Amino acid sequence: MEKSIDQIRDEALADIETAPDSDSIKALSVKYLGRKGLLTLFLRHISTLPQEERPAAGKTANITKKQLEKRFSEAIERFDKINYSKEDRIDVSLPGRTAVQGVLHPVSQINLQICDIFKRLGFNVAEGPEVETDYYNFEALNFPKDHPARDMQDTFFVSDNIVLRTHTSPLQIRIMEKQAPPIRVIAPGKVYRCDSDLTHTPMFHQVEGLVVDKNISFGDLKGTLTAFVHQFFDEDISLRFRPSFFPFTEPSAEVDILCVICRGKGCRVCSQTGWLEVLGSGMVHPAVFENVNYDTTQYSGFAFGLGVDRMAMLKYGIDDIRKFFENDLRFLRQF
Ligand code: 2NM
Repeated sequence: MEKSIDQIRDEALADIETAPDSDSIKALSVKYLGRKGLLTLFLRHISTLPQEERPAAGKTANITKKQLEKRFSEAIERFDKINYSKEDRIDVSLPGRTAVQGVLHPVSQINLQICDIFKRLGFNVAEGPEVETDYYNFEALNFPKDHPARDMQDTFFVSDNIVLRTHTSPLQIRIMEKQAPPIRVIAPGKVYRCDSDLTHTPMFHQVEGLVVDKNISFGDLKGTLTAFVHQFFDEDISLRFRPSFFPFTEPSAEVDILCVICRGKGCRVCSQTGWLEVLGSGMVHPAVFENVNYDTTQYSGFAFGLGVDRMAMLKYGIDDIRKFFENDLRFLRQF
């Protein structure tokens, strides 16, 4: 036996220090403590020593064996811990995962734009119930009992007396019942009509406005709506006020803008007329004021209504309103 027990031990300890991983520690453990390991061979070699040297040599060898066994298992444990935390460790050099950020639905974006413009013009914003009584949806708004808008085909009836609101004007009535003039308010929200094609969905969005004060004239209506349209389309686009009819306004006017697609030449979008209808409006009918006990000799007012979804279609050049409600992300992500 050419090596002493001390030499074997020192070499083993040095090997453990420089081992790069737990597999090489395990290999070293075989090299020293395995069946043909250096220390094992040394232990066997003790029986060949002279009788008087055997006890001391045996004792030293056993102590060394225990010491090395302890060092090996400690070293393996240390590497296992490192390997474990390596799996948990974050590789900061990897490219990051992009956080998917949602955006508001295009109709919501347009709704906010419309409300913002009217807020800057001095309007308050009010919201109210989508399920209404016949009184607030029709009666108080001067709809005669036989008006076609009351027919089943236009209105979703919940019961004889309860409907899904067909416009947001019932809220204007509720506001006038509670509040004396002056009033400047808009009512955005969902409305429901039994209708479905390229330009109509059974649910759509409206913004209706109401102004009541002393000396409110048709000139105020024209000025307010012109300011709104110019701000919304971001240019001084041509407008026209065309006589129309609503039960709750007299006189009534439809507001058209020069077609944003063909600039008046006539195209598919404007049905060859060169104009696009964007708003309904009028001076509030005295019968409506009487229903909310406003003094018609002192006060006058104007009101208007517009379809938010339709405004979104015009602004973005979309020809099928149903695209807004199909929840196809390839469509919605464009806005
Ligand atoms: C429109 C067109 C014209 C309207 C009328 C009222 C109320 F409550 F004052 F009578 N609110 N909104 C109105 C007037 C709505 O939508 C096309």
